[in-house]
Amino acid sequence: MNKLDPKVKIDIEEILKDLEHYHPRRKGWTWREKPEGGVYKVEKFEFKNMTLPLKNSVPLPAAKYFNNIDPQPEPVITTEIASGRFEDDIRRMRMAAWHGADHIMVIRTTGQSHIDGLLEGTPEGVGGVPITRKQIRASRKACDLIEDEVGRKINFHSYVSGVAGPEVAVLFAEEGINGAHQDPQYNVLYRNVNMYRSFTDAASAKKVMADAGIFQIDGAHNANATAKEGWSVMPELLVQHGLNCAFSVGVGMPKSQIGLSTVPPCAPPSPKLWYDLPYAVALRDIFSEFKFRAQQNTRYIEADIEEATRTHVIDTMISALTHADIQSTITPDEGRNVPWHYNNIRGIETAKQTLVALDGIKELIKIDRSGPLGEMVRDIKERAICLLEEMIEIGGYFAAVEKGFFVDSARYPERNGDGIARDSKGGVGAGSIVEREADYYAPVCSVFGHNHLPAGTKKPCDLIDGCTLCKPEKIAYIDEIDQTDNCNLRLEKTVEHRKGNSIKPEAEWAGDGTVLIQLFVPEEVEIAKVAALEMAKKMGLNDPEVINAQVMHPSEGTFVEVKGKVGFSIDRTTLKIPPKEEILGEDEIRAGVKKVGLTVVAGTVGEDEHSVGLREILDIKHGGIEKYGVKYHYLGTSVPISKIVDAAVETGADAILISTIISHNDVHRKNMKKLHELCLEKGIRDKVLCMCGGTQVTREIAKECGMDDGFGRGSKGIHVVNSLVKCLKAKGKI
Ligand code: Z98
Repeated sequence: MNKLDPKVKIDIEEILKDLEHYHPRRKGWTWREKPEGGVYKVEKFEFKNMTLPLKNSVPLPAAKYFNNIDPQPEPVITTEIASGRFEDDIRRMRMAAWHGADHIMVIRTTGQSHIDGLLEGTPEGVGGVPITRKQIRASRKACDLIEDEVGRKINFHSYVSGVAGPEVAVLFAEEGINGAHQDPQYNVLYRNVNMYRSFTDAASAKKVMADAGIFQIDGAHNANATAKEGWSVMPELLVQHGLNCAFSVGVGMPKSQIGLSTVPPCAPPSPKLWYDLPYAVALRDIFSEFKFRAQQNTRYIEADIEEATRTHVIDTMISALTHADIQSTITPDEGRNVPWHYNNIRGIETAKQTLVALDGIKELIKIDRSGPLGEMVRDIKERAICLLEEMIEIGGYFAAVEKGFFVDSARYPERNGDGIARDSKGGVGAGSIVEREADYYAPVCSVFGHNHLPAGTKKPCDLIDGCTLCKPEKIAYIDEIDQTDNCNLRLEKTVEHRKGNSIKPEAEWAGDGTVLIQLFVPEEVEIAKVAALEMAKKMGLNDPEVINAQVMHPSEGTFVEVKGKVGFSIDRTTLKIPPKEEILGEDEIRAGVKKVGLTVVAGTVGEDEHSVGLREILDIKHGGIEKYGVKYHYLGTSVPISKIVDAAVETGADAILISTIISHNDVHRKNMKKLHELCLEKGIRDKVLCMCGGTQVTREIAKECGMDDGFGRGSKGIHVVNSLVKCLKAKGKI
């Protein structure tokens, strides 16, 4: 397989074929490309901060009103994917890329940093995915195909952490991973890796990353998510960013390859902007030469998708105001702990929609530093500098960590004494650093530090006829080790859902059968949750679980979301797919209406007092036919058929639209037949179109009764005017 067909599902088995010989076609990070001259012009619009469009994409929902344009904002958009099965993640990556993600990050279900070596094969969920060579290689190969399909490069991202960090970095460099988190402070603070070991490893890992062009994101945001009061640790965050930046530059990483993981520290109901804006501005001031990866603060994400989205929009506005280079997207899955693929897409759409809407915001709105903002920015910077000075005074970074300076939830210089303190002699890998001999040399590329190569050596790996970074064919590729837990076995189980005729709903994995039901239960929350579970069981859901419950009123009721699994699947061959009605373009419809000066008479016929449905079809307000230029004479309700036909004759109408809701004794059929026959009798049937709408009406029934067309439940003005224009075209009148 060397090309994807948008109409065909990606073939995972095909991707896995000949993986042994697959090598990345490029290495390093890619930014989005700006159009020539910087301005992106499309249809009637001019965008200031957009990049080149995609070849294939799914535009925002409202795009249909704008000729389906799909502008792509300047920042790279990230989505985090990890279901524990890379073979399913690949399908999700393709959906994400079509919606505008070009940074696919693997969020891990188990910390890789707890694993002290490299893994092989494709064990499910171990260390999250992908962390093994096979998983990475298959995913990168899929990304290559997907990026050709959408017409934009995709950055594939994972993490370089734990005591196997340097080995992981080499693996990533060999396999063409484009971005990675790497921050020695993360290992020290959150994974209790010995502090000397962590920084020693980081030097090696960063050198490999630098040479392979792997974009680096730091881990400062984790302090924000861990501290009791995330918004209090802002000065410390600046210090953490600074340490990783300085250390990385010292190792030889170019500044353009270094990204800060910035996270707005607050969330509503706090007065968010008063914390998050000064923080973002202070960061931008100090780290002007570095890139920013902005992410929503996962700390505050609850299980409600709307809530997560609202905060995400505000965060993205802050990103736009302070020029984040990468916008991460977040879903309420953080709160629910269920990584569902359609929620990835929703997160991406939130970022895209917000950034497109805010295009050029900095030309319209200026950040005012003259007022309280300037003061707050200065305050954060001063506190950060004082913290650095205190660290130097007490003996440096390692001494500061031993004293618990970091992740203390008080606002520096105050201290709560709840910081994370680590023993410099303890932690994972303590005492494992071996000093290099004076004549140490390593015959491989990308080695940090002294490498005493024999005189005259041009490239270190010339001594061994090439290393794996220069000669990928030297990489020892191991396929599967575990015969009971591997992707081949998993793929066999889901083949009927992926390639056969069995259709099953899914949220995470092919054939998982997972569905989400939403209910309003008119009970207080605790009762509502239990009742909702019982309801789900009665609906036939297996393993129901409440994943969100929101009080609407303490006693009036609760909104509950329950996930569960269905046991059935649907046979595709048994489905009868109705032919899709082709709706003409709005311009074509308007032109047709104008050409004949389309006029209709309309009314609810018989003894029927229903009026709302027909009025909605007619009136401009809700997209009725008036919107397209049609003139109408509305005769009201309980109109005799004879009266409506007379009105059509008098006004010279092109069409008669009747509505008939009441259907006992088949009165709706009788009315339609009567209309047709009376028009025949009066000799106008060939001049006037007759159409009927109503809850029990279908196109087939209407046609049986002599009508030109019929409209049932859910019909809108556009459907009626579309049919009118089509019929007039068929009669040669347009
Ligand atoms: C993010 N959603 O940052 P293990 N190194 C750093 C990290 O921040 C992380 C890891 C490693 C978040 C994801 N970040 C959380 C600097 C994690 C992960 O192996 O899982 O411990 O490493 O985008």
